Amino acid sequence: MREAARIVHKTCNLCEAMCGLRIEVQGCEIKRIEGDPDDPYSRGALCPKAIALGEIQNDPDRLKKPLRRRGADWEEISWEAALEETAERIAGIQRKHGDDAVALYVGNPAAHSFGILFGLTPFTRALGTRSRYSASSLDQNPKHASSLLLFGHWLHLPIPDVERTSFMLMLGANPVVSGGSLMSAPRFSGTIRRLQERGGRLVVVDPRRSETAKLADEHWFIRPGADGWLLAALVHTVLDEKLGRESPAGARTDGREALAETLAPFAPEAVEATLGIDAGRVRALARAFAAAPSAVCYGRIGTCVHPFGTLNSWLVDVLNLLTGNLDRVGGAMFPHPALDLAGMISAQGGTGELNTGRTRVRGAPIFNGDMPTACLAEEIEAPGQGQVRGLITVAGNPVLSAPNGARLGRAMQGLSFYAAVDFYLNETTRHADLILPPSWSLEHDNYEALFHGFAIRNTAKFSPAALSPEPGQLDDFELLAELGLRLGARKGGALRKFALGLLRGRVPSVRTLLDLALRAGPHGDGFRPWRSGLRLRDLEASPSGIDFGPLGPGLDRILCTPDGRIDLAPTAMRDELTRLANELAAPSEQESFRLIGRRDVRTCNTWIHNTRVGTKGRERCTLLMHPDDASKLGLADEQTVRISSRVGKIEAPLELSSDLMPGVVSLPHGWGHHGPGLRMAVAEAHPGVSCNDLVDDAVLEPVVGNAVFNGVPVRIEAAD
Ligand SMILES: Nc1nc2c(c(=O)[nH]1)N[C@H]1C(S)=C(S)[C@@H](COP(=O)(O)OP(=O)(O)OC[C@H]3O[C@@H](n4cnc5c(=O)[nH]c(N)nc54)[C@H](O)[C@@H]3O)O[C@H]1N2
Ligand SMILES: Nc1nc2c(c(=O)[nH]1)N[C@H]1C(S)=C(S)[C@@H](COP(=O)(O)OP(=O)(O)OC[C@H]3O[C@@H](n4cnc5c(=O)[nH]c(N)nc54)[C@H](O)[C@@H]3O)O[C@H]1N2
Ligand code: SF4
Ligand SMILES: [Mo]
Repeated sequence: MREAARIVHKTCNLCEAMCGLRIEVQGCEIKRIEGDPDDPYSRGALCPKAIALGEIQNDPDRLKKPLRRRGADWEEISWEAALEETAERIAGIQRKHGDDAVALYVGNPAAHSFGILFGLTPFTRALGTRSRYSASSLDQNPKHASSLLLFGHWLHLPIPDVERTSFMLMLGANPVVSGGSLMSAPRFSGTIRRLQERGGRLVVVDPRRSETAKLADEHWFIRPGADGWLLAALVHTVLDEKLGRESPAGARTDGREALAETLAPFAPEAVEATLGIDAGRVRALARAFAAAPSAVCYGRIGTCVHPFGTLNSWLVDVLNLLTGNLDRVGGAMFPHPALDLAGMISAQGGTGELNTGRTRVRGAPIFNGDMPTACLAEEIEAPGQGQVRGLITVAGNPVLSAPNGARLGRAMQGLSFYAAVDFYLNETTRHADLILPPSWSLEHDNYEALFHGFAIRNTAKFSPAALSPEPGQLDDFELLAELGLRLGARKGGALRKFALGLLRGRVPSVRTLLDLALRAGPHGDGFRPWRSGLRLRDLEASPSGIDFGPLGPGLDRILCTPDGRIDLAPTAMRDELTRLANELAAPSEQESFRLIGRRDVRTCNTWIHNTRVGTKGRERCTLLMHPDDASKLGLADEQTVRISSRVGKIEAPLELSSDLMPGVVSLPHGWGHHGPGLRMAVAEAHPGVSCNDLVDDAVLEPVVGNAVFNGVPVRIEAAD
């Protein structure tokens, strides 16, 4: 008899929007995936990528058993053999060359996986390396640094209260396509419509008239990299014209005079020529922002992956603070998640540290123990004490996602050992000696432990497994924990070896850990069973999720600077303002085109191109250029062009678009699925090229060592 169909409620883990899904399953087959109208967070929203969840589940290229390299080929091996061999090879390198000789790279999907987030702690402890890299230094470390400087904790980010604001100023973000980032925002087009219906305004600042800019009340073009001048001029105007508004958060600040002094060179009139925006418009924007009943400024990728990424992110927060919009309804507020990840990190003594050292080869800054991923290739290549000889990647594809990815791929070939925790044989994992494929998200329990902390509303939802994994297959948590146990046993004495041996095959489940974390959280029973309080079983009884209501003031709860005050003039930011002012005096020549990225609603960084969802329809990996620029160069629509930078050359078809600012060209990242040894048939049929083969790994943001992806100088010419 055929099994009856059942509905499983899950949260889509592909982007930060946290769309609630209703997945109809029959036996081991997915019948349908649709938005869950009862989900209190997403209320039925979803995008085309949700369907890709099912395609990935059924993808014949998705790996299910560990693979060991045999020459140019691979052989399937048992889980036991794979775990033992990985632990042995890593421990061997560390015994000979020290713990730091093995590097760890953790990619973006890790942030969406409870199993990886919680599995990494015991694993990294066993690994004991300081060579820790992640996608955060390709992405949001500037935002974390701003929170650390202002509020004393890297993980407490102020999140725009978009459903109640009356004025939103957005720089370098495209949430209509991206789902929002560090502002989980399902179906943002509806959010914009509601803002406008209540008489509010959205102003978008972007070198491209993006999908979000098209729905905005105003769109301002800006030269890539010029946001610092605009933001500094806005804050300058607020101070200069005394537009600020007193607020409880403002009452906790020190250093206003010092800030005003450092901002002296940034009057709108003084930056006008460099910024290319009329000073009167900038002043009017500052006044409108400050006068609005509530307002929020928000900057994302376009302002982060940038030579002044930390300064930009900090100025965004300072603008909100000085206009009385921090920690206030309709401004930027601190979520109060049911699983208090930031609190758990604080309890382990980790509120964050700006400068935890310098990298070996280049002396680049290390933010909070996270090495700049743009430095990984040179750390593998350069001989000497501390050279990286072994590598583990977890849920990442840095050959396509990091600056000068081609160089990283070449460097990886020189490693003594590389193990990948991943279920695709892709541009990065093809260089591995061993691939350990965890179960796929539909096959294990999950909880968005991180993104509820960046949410625009306080909700909680459990995402149970919809299907069973392959017999014997481990989930990410089990995999990392088992690997950690084996590694720890090899590196410790006899007693440790014995103790860790007892735990093998007995690691707790995601459910057990989640229940503990919820009970310890702000709504939990605090492990006093006689008290009522949130437990996993409560989430299971509300499969669409539990609503704790809109964001509320929370600065008192989260502020953890040593003196309980907010410093508006930290040395690191004053130094950056001085550096920005010096650039004003000597603006860089701009003869070449400036390359920026873009995201498409059907893609997700580098990795869902092995689906029909990710590749359907028109070609997406095209170089956008303004028609006037093309005619100056004598180039035509759809023509193949060569794009060259200091580090590389690629070819792509041209797509003319007046949505782009003249002098700026745009290419999406995440493509380039070609070369030997891939196992992704659909992606290889739609390979595209990797824009990161053009991005210069020598250029870094100097405060946190973040990668700089936007504003890359490039030459464009017709291909031969
Ligand atoms: N030029 C340019 N480059 C960029 C950006 C840009 O805007 N422009 N954006 C940057 C940003 S914001 C980011 S976050 C990075 C992303 O950089 P990465 O994190 O390195 O890249 P992803 O494509 O997210 O990596 C996904 C990998 O994780 C695997 N994976 C997926 N789900 C799971 C899972 O549940 N478990 C495990 N173990 N593996 C899984 C996939 O198979 C794939 O190999 O890229 C950055 N690169
Ligand atoms: N569909 C889809 N959704 C995604 C992803 C995806 O790959 N595809 N990736 C996910 C990830 S990992 C992240 S981090 C988020 C990112 O989320 P967002 O930041 O919202 O997404 P981006 O499309 O990178 O938006 C950056 C915008 O900045 C603009 N920009 C570029 N340079 C500059 C500049 O110098 N100044 C200004 N003001 N603007 C500039 C670009 O034109 C672009 O419109 O998206 C997530 N969601
Ligand atoms: S916007 Fe799309 S990819 Fe993002 S969570 Fe929702 S369904 Fe998933
Ligand atoms: Mo990202």
